[in-house]
Amino acid sequence: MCNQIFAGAGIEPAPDAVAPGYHDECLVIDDDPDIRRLVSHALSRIGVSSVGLDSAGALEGVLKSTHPSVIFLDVALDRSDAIDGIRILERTRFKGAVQLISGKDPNLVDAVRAIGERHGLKMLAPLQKPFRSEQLRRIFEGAKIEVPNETTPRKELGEPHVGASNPPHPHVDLAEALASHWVDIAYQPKVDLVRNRVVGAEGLARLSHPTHGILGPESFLQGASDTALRDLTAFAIRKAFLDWEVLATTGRNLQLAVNAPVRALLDPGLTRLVREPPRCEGWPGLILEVTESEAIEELDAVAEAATQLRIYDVGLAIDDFGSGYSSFARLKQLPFSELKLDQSYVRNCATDPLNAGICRSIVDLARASGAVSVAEGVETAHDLTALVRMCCDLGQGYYFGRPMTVGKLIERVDADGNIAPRAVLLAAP
Ligand code: G
Ligand code: MN
Repeated sequence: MCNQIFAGAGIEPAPDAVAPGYHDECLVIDDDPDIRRLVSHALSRIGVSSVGLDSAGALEGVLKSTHPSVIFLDVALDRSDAIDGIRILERTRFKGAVQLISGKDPNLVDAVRAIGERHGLKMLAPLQKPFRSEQLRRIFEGAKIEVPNETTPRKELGEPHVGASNPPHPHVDLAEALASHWVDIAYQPKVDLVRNRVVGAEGLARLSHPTHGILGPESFLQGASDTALRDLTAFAIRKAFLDWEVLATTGRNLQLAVNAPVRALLDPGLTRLVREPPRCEGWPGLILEVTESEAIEELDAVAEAATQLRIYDVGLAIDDFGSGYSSFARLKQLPFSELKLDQSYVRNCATDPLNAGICRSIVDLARASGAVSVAEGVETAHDLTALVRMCCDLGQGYYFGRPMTVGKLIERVDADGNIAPRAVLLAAP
């Protein structure tokens, strides 16, 4: 099948085509045959088959008969470019992921990625040439795309399932999900960047759907009723209380955080709920995370609720900070205890001067407000080093660990807060 489809000019089968049944897994579009061969070969070593194309022009025809889950797309092609490719992918309603590969200026590549996102495509973090084959495996892991010929499909709680045959975010009714007990909470470690220790974890709602697999909040928050959102928040808080006790009895006293939509935060039932925290000794209190953009909409009410919650050792974190473009003069009214740097600024803060400047300002702002700064979406050692240099307090992201079950958290974090298997190695500031 592979050879039939790709017998046309400019199209070639990958070397070492693998495992029958997975021929449509990836496309590699690069005008440099060596790069095509390198990528295809590296993919075949992790069990993913691929085919190469030398220009974006051939894409439209190829997509009629094949449905790749990932397209590796060079930014500058000989007779075409990635923007041509992006337009074709939008036209053909491509549902997989696009991995830009380029040796060009990273700012330009980021701009191309942003264009892809504007065209509704799932754009992965660009890969700079030259790259190592190990990075390719991480792309599959990082993009939460299943490597197709693994014998047992991985269905871990923290990993929303996005595959070629699945729409990216199927919509599920939250009330139904709660009633059917499909909702669970996965925890992502938060690491003290000075002490190199896991000190907390953010609870993230995940839904195990019988047909769609593991889904993230994109699939169930939008359109959810106020009641369902309140029920979800209450569920997450109750679960955090129980899970904290489990963690504490194994010697891991982590401060847990729960996301709260403002509508749930303002519900009097929530205050009643947090008046009943675990009674065990050492309870560090809970963090409720509210996004900046929601908090700014109802500033007075949120400030009042946050003050009341403080009485019960519940602190407020302003989530995705920097993405709401609010004036800090207004946010100042909020009694927050954490500022969480939006992932879009943390990503590439080691190399992008604008991102670095924004991160630095937020870290300073947190310090001046007596709050803890938390960088979200830390994915690389480079960005981590930059954040340490800025004196950011805590970090969270795939570099340290993905959202995981409480059992996995206990497995991966020891009683001293060391995280395995990856040692948290920081370059000296
Ligand atoms: O906005 P909030 O902090 O609630 O959402 C965090 C989301 O970001 C979660 O869905 C989580 O899975 C995701 N996430 C966590 N760490 C990383 C990371 O390092 N990179 C990316 N791209 N996403 C992350
Ligand atoms: Mn959050």
